[in-house]
Amino acid sequence: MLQDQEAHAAEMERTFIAIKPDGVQRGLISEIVNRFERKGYKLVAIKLIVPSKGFAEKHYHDLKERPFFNGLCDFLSSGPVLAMVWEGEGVIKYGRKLIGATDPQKSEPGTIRGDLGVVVGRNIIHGSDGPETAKDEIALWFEPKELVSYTSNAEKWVYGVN
Ligand code: IDP
Ligand code: MG
Repeated sequence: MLQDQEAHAAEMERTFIAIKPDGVQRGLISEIVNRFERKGYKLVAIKLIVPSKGFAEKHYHDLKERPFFNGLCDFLSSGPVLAMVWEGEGVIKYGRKLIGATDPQKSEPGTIRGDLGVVVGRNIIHGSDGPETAKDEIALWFEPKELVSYTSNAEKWVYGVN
């Protein structure tokens, strides 16, 4: 049993997920949070903030050479963003699956962008694309004390560990 618990703990990951201003304005917060929650992932941080343009530029620094960079940063800083950290086994990769392809016209039905978005410039949601990015993005958006460590009652049922 102890071994199971240790193996489970070792597999735990955290990812940064943000509902962009279009998702917030369209009233999609509960719909999106629901998809992560019912999957079995655990919410460990959440806040509604309007990022500055400079902050948006930091968040998207990898894309600064792209032609849409300026418009993207204007958009991200144009209104409230719901910033979250979700925890679970494989949540970084599977979170991206729940989100769907970058362009909603190429996202599968059943994914967040596939079901709820139409164009790439308004694709509703952001999710970290790998373990390093997740670490950096969580550190950019949250203070360590804002991350809440707790045992969820559902965990033993989601993972089958005691
Ligand atoms: P991702 O959000 O699926 O990880 P990235 O390639 O990292 O996709 O791009 C970040 C964000 O930049 C996208 O979510 C989207 O909002 C925006 N974006 C990406 N490609 C384009 C484009 O061709 N035109 C306009 N916006 C784009
Ligand atoms: Mg990306």
